[in-house]
Amino acid sequence: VEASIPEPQREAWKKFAPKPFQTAEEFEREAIRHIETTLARSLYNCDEFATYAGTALAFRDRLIIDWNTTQQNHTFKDQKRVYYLSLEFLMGRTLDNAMLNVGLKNIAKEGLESLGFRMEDIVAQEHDAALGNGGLGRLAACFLDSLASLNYPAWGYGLRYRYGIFKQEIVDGYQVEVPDYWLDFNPWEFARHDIKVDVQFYGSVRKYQDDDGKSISVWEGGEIVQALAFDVPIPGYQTATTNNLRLWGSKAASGEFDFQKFNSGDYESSVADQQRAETISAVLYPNDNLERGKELRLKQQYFWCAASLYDIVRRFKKTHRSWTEFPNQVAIQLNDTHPTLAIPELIRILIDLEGLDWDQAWDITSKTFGYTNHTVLPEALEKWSVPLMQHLLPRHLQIIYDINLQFLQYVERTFPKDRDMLSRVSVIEESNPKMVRMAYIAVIGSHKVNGVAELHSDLIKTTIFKDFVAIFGPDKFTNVTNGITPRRWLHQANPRLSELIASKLGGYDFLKDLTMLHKLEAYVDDAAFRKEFQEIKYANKVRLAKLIKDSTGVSVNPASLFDIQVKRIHEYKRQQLNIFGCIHRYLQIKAMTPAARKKVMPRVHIFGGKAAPGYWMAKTVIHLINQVGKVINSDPDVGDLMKVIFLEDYNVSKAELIVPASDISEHISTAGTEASGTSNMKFVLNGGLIIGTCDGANIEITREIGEANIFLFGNLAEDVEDLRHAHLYGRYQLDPALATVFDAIKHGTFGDASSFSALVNGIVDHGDYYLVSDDFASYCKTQELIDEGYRNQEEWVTRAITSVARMGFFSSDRCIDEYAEMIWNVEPVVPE
Ligand code: GPU
Repeated sequence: VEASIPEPQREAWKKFAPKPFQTAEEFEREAIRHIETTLARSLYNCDEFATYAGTALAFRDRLIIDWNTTQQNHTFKDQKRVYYLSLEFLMGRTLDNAMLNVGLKNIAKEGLESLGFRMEDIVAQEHDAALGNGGLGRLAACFLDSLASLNYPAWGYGLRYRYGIFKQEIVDGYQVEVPDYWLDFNPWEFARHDIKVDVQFYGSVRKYQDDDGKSISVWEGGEIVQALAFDVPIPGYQTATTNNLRLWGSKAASGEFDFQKFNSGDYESSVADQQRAETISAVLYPNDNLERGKELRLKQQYFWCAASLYDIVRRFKKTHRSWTEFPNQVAIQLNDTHPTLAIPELIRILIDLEGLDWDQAWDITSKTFGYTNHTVLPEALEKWSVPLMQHLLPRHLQIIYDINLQFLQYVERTFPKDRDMLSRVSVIEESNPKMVRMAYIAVIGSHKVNGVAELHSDLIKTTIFKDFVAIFGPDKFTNVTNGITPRRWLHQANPRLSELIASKLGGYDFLKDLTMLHKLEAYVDDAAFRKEFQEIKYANKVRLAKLIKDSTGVSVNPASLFDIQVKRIHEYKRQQLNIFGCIHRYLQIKAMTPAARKKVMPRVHIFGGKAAPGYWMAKTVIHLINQVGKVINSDPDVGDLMKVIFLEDYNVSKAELIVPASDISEHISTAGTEASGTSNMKFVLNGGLIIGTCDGANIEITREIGEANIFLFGNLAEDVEDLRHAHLYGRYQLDPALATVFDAIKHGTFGDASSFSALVNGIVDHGDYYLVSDDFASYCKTQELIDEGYRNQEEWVTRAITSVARMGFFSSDRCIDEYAEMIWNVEPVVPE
């Protein structure tokens, strides 16, 4: 490795190399220096925000020192690296996590106190980095934490959206979207003004033969947009390894600013070019599990893939290896199909720019990529129209046709008798217009394809990728069950529980090896431990009750059973089942005598989650929840027996408050629709039980913690198809209790009935695609079992503690080790 500073001049470097702070006093000095000089504030106008900013900058300096060392070390060791390509990284807040990971939170707390501030208030100043929609984006963030914590040489690549996921406000019971301008002050990124990549769009392809008769393709014309790198340091837990998340921002290429126009007085249109280029990275598409074929989205995808691959290839070329070594040095993981264009892009680089032939390029490419599928929902499977691709990426479309040709020829040779097979597996759907099936390119161009929970990985093999299993053999397909980082989702979100566990396990090693939790089972009958465990849960409920009071004005009693469903609003996730269940319970309470009411187990039903702005049915569900809450929360017959709360703007930092406060959380998707779910894992790890369907990771959670410790209900995935048929052919009866719920809605009990007619009719008249009616009775019955179960607090606590003790499998560390071994073939690098 060549250093840019020659040996004689390195003395100064050695002498003046910045030293990370170690003590509270040194931390204070750094924070004050930043407040005074970086932020130009003084002790006369230093509020909580300025103190947050000073603290963050002091920690950023620390992270950067470790980041520099790590990157040098990784370059020097020159091992295979992994690149995680994801359009979403739902990071949440950074400061608290950074302090915990570098092990200096207590020092900072002490320092802040001596400056006159409380840690909680300072941490709460930070804006969430919300560059994601839901589970897929949060999984990427957990993976970055595990990759660094396990010392893997890994980079994340994503887009630096100017606007992350919108802020949700509830106005008169309706969702209103407000832009999330999160970059006002973001101390965690470094603009790399020296790292720029020109990305081409549109234009045309010219083909010619070179002197040896070899056919050459040149992509010319069109427009250039520049990608600028912004680097975010990712510290591992208790290790010096600090990896890099590189986010690309778009701007007009330097030549694009039209000085002709500018000089001739047409300033506005010259600036318009600039703005048009910046539009590419302006906004995160707010759809979860849904694809909508917008040109700008395809531009985002290519912009990000092209910049990332240029960067990866440039780094590889610095090592002067032969191209055949590329897959030994580089593993690229595709987080869903969003980065699939990276496959034809790598082929284009290898053939058009580096002069390799097709077979070499294909061999290298398919050994480099792995593809993770996150859904079987048909509306989420990406397809792009051929005319759009022809227009925007003419060379890539040719390469995609070439991939398809080679692939179909192989299929034809292998299955000569199966003519239908060819049209079924073709990358091009013969519709009008023709469509490019991105998931098929991802499968064909990768060496491994994985699902995210066992059931899901089985389902992709028998449904969407069935033919590909026949073509490539079953070994290409595998499972890596999702996980969560215990650092953020236990230690940071629930410090008291983490401390209690540490007191029994002899320290915090379980945060690096979560399977150590099993030792907690020895304390399940320990009276003092049980009491402390219960007190922590209660304190977390008090903390959530305060959030509820502050944000909705409703007082809830922390002694009630807290029942929580927080996740994106989607028909398949069935928040409608939950709210219909609430109405059912309400009607029952209303019909009771005062004596009977005394026996009701008081519950707080808490909902949270965003609906995609264009997803009308999801917005209707939010409206219904709010209307039901309005009626129930002010009904004197009900009082504290029941409250229905919709918490607005559910995000990562709110999840950190909400998750530790549940008694029961709901994971009630129609069987076979939720690929995995990850909040189910977070809730159980924090001592809450779950009500759930036999879907996604619920099944594996059950296997780990035991059937006695989970409330499962509902039809199984294998029965879904038949049930749907029964609806369509009228061979079914609406559940009678659900019919009563619908009557109440139709009578206007919760406001204008017509607002909810589509929701009701979808079930009554239009096939009940998500089988709400089929699962309603078993759902309500199971809720009764939960009431009974909760009454017996002793047994409940036993179940909760036992479950926590058995959650070791669901660490994202286990998950990353599985990817590293089965898919990436990468090894950790010992930090310097
Ligand atoms: N997921 Br596809 C998303 O959050 N967004 C998406 O667009 C797609 C999938 C989720 C799955 O719904 C969830 O079940 C899974 O746990 C998560 O990805 C991570 O794999």
